[in-house]
Amino acid sequence: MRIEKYQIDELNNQHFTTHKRQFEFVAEGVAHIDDVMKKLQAFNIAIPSWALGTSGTRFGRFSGGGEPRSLEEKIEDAGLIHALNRSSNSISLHIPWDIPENAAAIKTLAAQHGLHFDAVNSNTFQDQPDQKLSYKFGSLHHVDKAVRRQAIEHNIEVIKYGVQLGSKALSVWLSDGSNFPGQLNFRRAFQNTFESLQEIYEALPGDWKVWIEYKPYEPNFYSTTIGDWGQSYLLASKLGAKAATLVDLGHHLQGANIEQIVSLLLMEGKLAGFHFNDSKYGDDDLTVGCINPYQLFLIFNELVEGMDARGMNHATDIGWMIDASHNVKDPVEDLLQSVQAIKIAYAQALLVDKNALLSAQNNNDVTLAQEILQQAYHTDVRPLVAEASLRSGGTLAPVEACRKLKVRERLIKERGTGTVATGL
Ligand code: RM4
Ligand code: MN
Ligand code: MN
Repeated sequence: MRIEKYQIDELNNQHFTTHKRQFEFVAEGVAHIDDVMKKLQAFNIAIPSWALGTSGTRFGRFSGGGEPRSLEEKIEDAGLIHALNRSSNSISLHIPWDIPENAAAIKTLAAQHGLHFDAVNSNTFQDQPDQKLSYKFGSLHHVDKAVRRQAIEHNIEVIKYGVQLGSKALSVWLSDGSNFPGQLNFRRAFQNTFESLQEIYEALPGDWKVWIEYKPYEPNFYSTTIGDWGQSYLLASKLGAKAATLVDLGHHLQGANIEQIVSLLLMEGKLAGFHFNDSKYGDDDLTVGCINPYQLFLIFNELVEGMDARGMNHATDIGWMIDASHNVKDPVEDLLQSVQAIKIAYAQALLVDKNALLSAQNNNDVTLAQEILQQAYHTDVRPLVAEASLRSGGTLAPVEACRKLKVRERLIKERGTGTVATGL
């Protein structure tokens, strides 16, 4: 299905008077409103292809119906999201879940929806039916050189797919680790991973990057070979300028100060990008901002301050992406909510009075520093985000529009209620 511009205009008209009043009220209090609006309009967040279907847990999966049955349909769904919010202009593929058999046709289709291709993701955490050797005991860190070779070749193949699609980065997440003490020699596992990554690094085209994701546990429950940002950073530093660390918000132990991690990675030029989601307990992959929106704001506050300090382009110098999983919600609606939450946190961070904060910090005025942050955080910036969407041709209220346009009903009609394997 396609959403037409006139449908968006009709929906926006219903809200226009109220919206205008609300926007003008908030905008009046923001001295640099034009700059904020420009930045909000330029800000896009990539959609992961694997989040467009209903996911499950190891206890079961409950299909929501109308799920995409092919890569083409995943692109169609990402296109719907982008048509509604004009803030999701790229899609990230996971190979081999989404093999682009005919890359030129896939690229054209994506372009018709206003989409391009974000990072490509490799998968050496599952065995594929036609695979010679098993990843049961890991991939790039494996004790057997032949398994490492197979995993290296897979990553190089993923780069080749990405080149055809116009991607510019390979995103690597390894489930490699150990389940029990004594199972693994940590040093050897790390060294094997490094050497394997070196070969992948050598295969990167000149303008490509490799993003190294970390995660403390799951599926392994004793150790993970790239378990935290330090281990990822160490690998990225040893590899060279094309390698950097990817931060998935759900990949931290409880209480971790993610904003501080982000700040230092950014300072070192080693922050590749994000997998946004929210978490209550572990890698829960919940809708962004549904549990801890204040943390999200604090992360964006560090990002804005750190990017400005390095003269970076907010929209393009960092990889912004969602990595979520939907067990009970409609994936399209959930992704719309996530994009909104990210844009809200970004807008709030843009409102922080940087100079006042700096002087409060220099004066050790702790109370005032907190006041300044919370002044921005408690500002209702939703009218600014809505206005940015409106100015870019999107809807003022994406989730409501999705329902009024009966997106899910229409997708079910076209695709049926059947269960579709998403890969996860
Ligand atoms: C992992 C990690 C990766 C994602 C897989 C599906 O936990 O977040 O980014 O590709 O899940
Ligand atoms: Mn992730
Ligand atoms: Mn994850």
